[in-house]
Parts: sequence; C-alpha cells; structure tokens
Amino acid sequence: PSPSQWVRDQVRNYEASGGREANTLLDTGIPVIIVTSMGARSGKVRKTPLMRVEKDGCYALVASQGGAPSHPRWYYNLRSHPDLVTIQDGPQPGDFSVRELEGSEREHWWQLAVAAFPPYAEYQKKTTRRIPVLLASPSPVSPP
Ligand code: F42
Repeated sequence: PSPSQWVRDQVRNYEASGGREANTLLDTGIPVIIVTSMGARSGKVRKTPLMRVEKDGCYALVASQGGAPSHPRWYYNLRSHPDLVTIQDGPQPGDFSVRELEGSEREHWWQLAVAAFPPYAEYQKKTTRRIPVLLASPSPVSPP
C-alpha cells in the first residue's frame, strides 16, 4: 500500500466497491483508474491511482506527480516490468503492456491527457523535467 493515506484509501475503496466508489480524484469528479505494477527493486505489488485517459481501450499514464521535480516511483516500476501491468477501470482489472511515448505519438496522447485533466498543463509548467507519457495497450489473450 502507498505511504500516502489518501492514495491508500482511494485504492482500497475503489477495489472494495468494484470501481463504484472512490472513482474520481478527490471532489473533482474526474475519473481515475488503478494501475498495478511490480516494484523495480523490491518486486512488491504496487497499486497507483492515475487519471483516466482512455481511447479505444488503451490508456495514457501520465507521470506528473503534481509537477514535482522527479518522476514518481511507479514510472520506474513500469519501465522495469512493462508487461506485468494491470489496469482496473470498472469492476475488473485487465492485463496490459506499457511503453513510453515519444515525438508525435506522445504529443497526441498528451493533448488527450490535458483534455481529460486540464491541470496536467499546469504541472508541466511547474517542472523542468518533461513529464513522461506511457501508453498501456491490452495484452493479447493467450489461448487456454
Ligand atoms: N500521480 C501521477 O503521477 N499522475 C496522475 O495522473 C495521478 C492521479 C491520481 C489520482 C488519484 C490519486 O489518488 C492519486 C493520483 N496520483 C497521480 C498520485 C499517484 O497515485 C502516486 O501516489 C504518485 O504519483 C506518487 O507515486 P510513487 O510511486 O512515487 O509513490 C510513492 C509515494 C510511493 O507510494 N512509494 C512507495 C513507497 O513505499 O515509498 C512505493 C515505491 C516503489 O514503487 N518502489 C519501487 C520498488 O521496487 O518497490 C522502486 C522504484 C525505483 O525507484 O526503482
């Protein structure tokens, strides 16, 4: 569980209700998803709520951390274990693969991200680092 109480509560209440509760960022009414990654160094399961930036079943994961000077730890987890990712957007989690976007692809998803959650634009102005944008695509279903 996250060391931040409000993040911990969000994950617990989201999972306990199958996404019917705790599904927005605080009182903004803007939807969130729950991303599960594997710790890059610890190998522990890490659960992170992020804003929901969805298109055609894929999700942009924006490593903004409120415009803080350094990348969030989950960014390194996803870079280390890009195929061990689940995303919960509603009742059930699904399996995803993640890659970091560059160039025009990043720009396209960044625009979608800012449309979904306008404060991302302010967060980018607050920091000199370029905020990473990762794309999560559904993993192919393996045959039984
Ligand atoms: N954060 C964002 O960056 N973008 C968002 O869109 C976003 C939306 C959002 C919505 C709701 C909400 O409740 C929170 C939201 N957050 C958003 C905050 C987000 O959930 C994270 O709390 C925040 O980004 C910080 O992520 P973090 O991974 O740095 O978390 C820290 C505080 C943390 O929990 N650390 C843990 C710990 O115990 O210290 C785990 C650290 C970890 O994963 N360590 C790795 C390991 O191996 O286990 C090593 C990683 C490495 O450095 O190699």
